[in-house]
Amino acid sequence: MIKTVATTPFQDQRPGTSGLRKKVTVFQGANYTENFIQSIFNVLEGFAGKTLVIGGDGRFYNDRVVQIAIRMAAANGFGRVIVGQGGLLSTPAASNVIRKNGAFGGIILSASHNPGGPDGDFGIKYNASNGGPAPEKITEAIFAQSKALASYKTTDTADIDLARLGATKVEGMSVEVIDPVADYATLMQGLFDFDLIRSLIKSGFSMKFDGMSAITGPYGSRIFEDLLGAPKGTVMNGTPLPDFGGHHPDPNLVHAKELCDLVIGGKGPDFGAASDGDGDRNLIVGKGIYVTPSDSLAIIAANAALAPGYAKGIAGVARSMPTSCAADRVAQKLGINQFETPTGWKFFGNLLDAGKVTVCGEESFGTGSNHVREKDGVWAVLMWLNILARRKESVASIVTKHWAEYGRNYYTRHDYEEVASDAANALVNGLRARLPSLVGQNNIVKADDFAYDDPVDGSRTTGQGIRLIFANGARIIYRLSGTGTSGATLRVYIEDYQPDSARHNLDPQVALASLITYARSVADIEKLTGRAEPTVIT
Ligand code: VG1
Ligand code: CO
Repeated sequence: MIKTVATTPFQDQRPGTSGLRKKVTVFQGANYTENFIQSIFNVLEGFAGKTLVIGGDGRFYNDRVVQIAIRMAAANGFGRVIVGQGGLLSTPAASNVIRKNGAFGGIILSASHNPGGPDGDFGIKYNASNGGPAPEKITEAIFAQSKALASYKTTDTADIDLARLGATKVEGMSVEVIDPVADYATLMQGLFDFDLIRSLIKSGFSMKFDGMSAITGPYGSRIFEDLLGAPKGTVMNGTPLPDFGGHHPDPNLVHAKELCDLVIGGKGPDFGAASDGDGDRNLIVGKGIYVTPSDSLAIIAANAALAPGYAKGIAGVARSMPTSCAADRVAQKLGINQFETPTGWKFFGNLLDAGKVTVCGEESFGTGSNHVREKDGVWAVLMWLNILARRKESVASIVTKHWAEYGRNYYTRHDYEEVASDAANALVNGLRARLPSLVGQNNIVKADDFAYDDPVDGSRTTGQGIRLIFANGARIIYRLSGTGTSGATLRVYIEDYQPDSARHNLDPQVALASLITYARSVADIEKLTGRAEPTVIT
C-alpha cells in the first residue's frame, strides 16, 4: 500500500562535486536517505509511468538503499525500474543503461573512491536522461527541496529479490533485474578492436588489472579475461566487497601501490591498470612508467582515431580547469575544439550532448568520451590497449614520443586531507582577497578565481578555484574538495611546461620543486593548516 510519511527536513543535503556524500551512519539516520530521494523526485517533472535506473558500487548500505529507492520510485509513480543484479552497476554502466533504455533518469549509489564499510562513506546522485550527472541547476533545486521537505512517499511492500534476473511488480511498477555487465561489454565491443587486442595478448603481451575489491572486478573479468583472452588472474582484487577489503578504492600511486610497484618497478607485466570504487576512474602504468592522468588524456586525444569507434576523428577535447594543459596542445595541432570546465563530470554533459567534444578528462584519474555521460575507467584501459595493439610499442615509448612531439607538461597534485574547515576556508579566502596584489609578483601574469560560462546553456558557475598563471604558462591552482565527508581537503595543483626533450626525464617533484615551494609559501599552507607536507601526492 502506498503511504505518505511525515518527516522533518535536513539542512545539510547539498550535493557536492558528484552527488551527496556523507558517512554511512548519517545516511542510516531516521529518514535521511528517504528525504534526499524524495527531494530528487520532487524536483523532477513528468516521470509518471517512465523508467528509472537504479544501481550502485556495492559498498556497505548499497543493498538497503536500493530497496528504499525501489519502493519510493513505485510510490512516486514511476512505471518501471531497471536495476543491476545484486543492486550493482558501475557508474559508467549505469549511464549506458539509462541511455540505451531511453530512461527518464537514474539514481546512482556511490561514494566513488571514498572508503566504505559501516564507518565509511556512502553517496547518492541523480543522473538525467542523457545518462549524465544532473547539472548544478537541478542539484541546487534538490538542495532547496531538502531544506523544506515535510513528507515522502513509499510503500509497505517487501524487499525485491535482487539476486534473480527478470521482472517483478511493486505496486503496479515493473522492476527488471538485469546483468550489470552485459550491455556495457557490448558497448565496448562496438568501440574497440577486440580481435586486435586479443591477438596482442596472445602474442605474449602481459597485463594486470586491479579491481581494488570494488565494482569493476566483474567487468574486468568478463572483458579482459573472458572476451579478450587474458589469463585467469589478470584481474586482481576482483571480488567486490562492501568495505573494499578495508582499502581506499582510489586508483593512484598510494592506494594501488602493489600494482604500481610491480609494473613501474619493471619486473612485472607490460601494462597495469586500476579503477576506483564505482568504476569511473582509471590508473595507467607501464613498465618503468606511470602515466599521469593529464598526459593520458592528451595521448588518448592524439591517438583516439586508432580505435574503430573514433576512426573518423574526434570533434574536440574538454578538460577540467586543474587538469594540465597537455590536451590543449593536441587540440591545437588537430585543429579541433578545446574547452576548460570546472571540476566534476557534470560540466562535460552539455558539451558532449551538443557534439562539441568527443573526449573529456580530469587530472583526478578520469577520462571518457561521448559513448556515455560519465568518466569511464574500463573504457580508458581498453582505449590504451587498442592504442598499444595498433602502435606495437611500449607504454613508455608512446609517452616519451608524445612529450618529444608536444613538449612535456610537468604536473603534480598535492592533497592536504582532513584539515580543519575553518583553516582551509581562511586559506582560500585569504588568497582570493590578495589576488590583485599577486599579479606582477614572481612573474605571475594572471591571478583569479575561475568562473565558467557554459557555451551551450549560458549558465555561469563561479568560485571554481584560485589560479596563479605565470608568464611562461606555468600554473598553481588551489581548490577545496567537494567530495570529502570530514573536515576539508585542500588540493594544490602545480604545472610547468618543458619544450626541450633533453629535459623530459626528471621526476615531476624535482622539475616542479621551486614552484612547489612558492605554492606553499604564498598561501601560508603550513602556518594556516599546521601541515608541512601534503598527505597524498599524485
Ligand atoms: C574529485 C575530483 C574530481 C572528480 C570528483 C568525482 O572531486 O577532484 O575531478 O570529478 O572527485 O570523482 P573533488 O571535489 O574532491 O576534488 V568520483 O570518481 O568521486 O565520482
Ligand atoms: Co569514481
